[in-house]
Amino acid sequence: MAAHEEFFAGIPKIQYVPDAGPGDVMCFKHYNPTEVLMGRTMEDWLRFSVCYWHSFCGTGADPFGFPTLLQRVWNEGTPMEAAKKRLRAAFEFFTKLGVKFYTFHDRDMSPEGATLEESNKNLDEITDLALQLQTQTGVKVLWVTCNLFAHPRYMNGAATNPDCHVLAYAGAQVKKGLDVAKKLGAENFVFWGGREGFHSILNTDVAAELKHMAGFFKMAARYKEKIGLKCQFLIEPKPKEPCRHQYDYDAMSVIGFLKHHGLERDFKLNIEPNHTTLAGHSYEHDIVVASAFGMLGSVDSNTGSPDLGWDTDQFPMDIRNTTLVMKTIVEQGGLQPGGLNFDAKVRRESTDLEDLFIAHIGAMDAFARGLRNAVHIIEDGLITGMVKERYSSFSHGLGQKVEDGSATLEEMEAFIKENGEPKTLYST
Ligand code: XLS
Ligand code: NI
Ligand code: NI
Repeated sequence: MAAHEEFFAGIPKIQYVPDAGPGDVMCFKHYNPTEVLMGRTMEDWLRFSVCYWHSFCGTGADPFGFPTLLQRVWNEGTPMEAAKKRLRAAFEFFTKLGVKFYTFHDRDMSPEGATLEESNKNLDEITDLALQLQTQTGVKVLWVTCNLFAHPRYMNGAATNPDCHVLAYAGAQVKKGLDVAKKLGAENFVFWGGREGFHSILNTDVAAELKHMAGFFKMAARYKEKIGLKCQFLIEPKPKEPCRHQYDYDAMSVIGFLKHHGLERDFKLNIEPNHTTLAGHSYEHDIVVASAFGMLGSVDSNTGSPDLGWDTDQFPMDIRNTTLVMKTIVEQGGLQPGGLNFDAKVRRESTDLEDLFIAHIGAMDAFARGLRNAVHIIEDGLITGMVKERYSSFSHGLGQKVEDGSATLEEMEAFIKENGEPKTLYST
């Protein structure tokens, strides 16, 4: 990239400096990519990814205030010129930060045109450059997604829109998105049902909408098969915002939906903890639930402020949270082909370019600490041993029959007549 303008001038490649002082924020104090833990490097366990929309397209606007971040140097020129500058800036950032993956929506990487053909042409031109930059740097696409929620045509939903014409537009957009995923070698493809939900049950046919959504996913799975696209499909649950009720409420409702429609082999879940907490669960809840069903595919590693109650997409810095997330990830053998994607944005007050680095570094260090803690917990075996002991009654006799599904209610009755009350109630 030497021939091109430098966007983050004066910022060198971020290094691991474990003994750096507390005021030194432009280095990793915990994330040591090549360090091996439980047979795998930190880099491989964590598979960090930078998201394009917040970090390079975010304006700082909120429902109460105008943009604060428009001064970014890559926002200059026509929309297509800016798109190219932004992409070069992004790859400089990924490389200096030392992150091997990125994620993007079709419409944040390249501008929407007046027609589908024009939008596709823009996307072709910009993804040609993306491919070139990927080859130069070795940075890869963790996942692509289609923005099926921002354009006014999607105000009543995309796959669940009451008008099939809108559903068709979404389908055409996803077809192109899958072609782009193939072109760029994306490892996953995400569906976040931004406006798939409802505000009032009085004008909504829930059964029809859910059926249309399942049909839409089946079309996508068939097209993926047809073009020989190898990536993993992921659905990202979210309980509310923007719709009052979103269909993909949380991990368990999405798993139920997928199983009901026979889609569970085609999809896994992309869990975003800020969505999990909006659903009223604890931070790690949906990561644990998805993993328990073998459905945890990737993580949008961010956090919210539970007292605020919005999807504020903050960078995750809480070591308790990262420890519990990493414990689940290590126990399931890793996240690959998924990763930890920072679907997170700097605050609108954080207008310095440097803040983009500081935010990512802080979150990467928080996950590195979480990984070390998780490995410690797993290796010393104390908690695993306690849990095993807690369920030990299922390892023999009647418990074993319950476990393998061969027990009957008659056997339960005979067992109680012989053994009386469970001992735990009375033992001291
Ligand atoms: C919004 C979602 C979105 C998805 C991708 O709340 O988190 O950013 O990750 O469309
Ligand atoms: Ni997300
Ligand atoms: Ni979100």
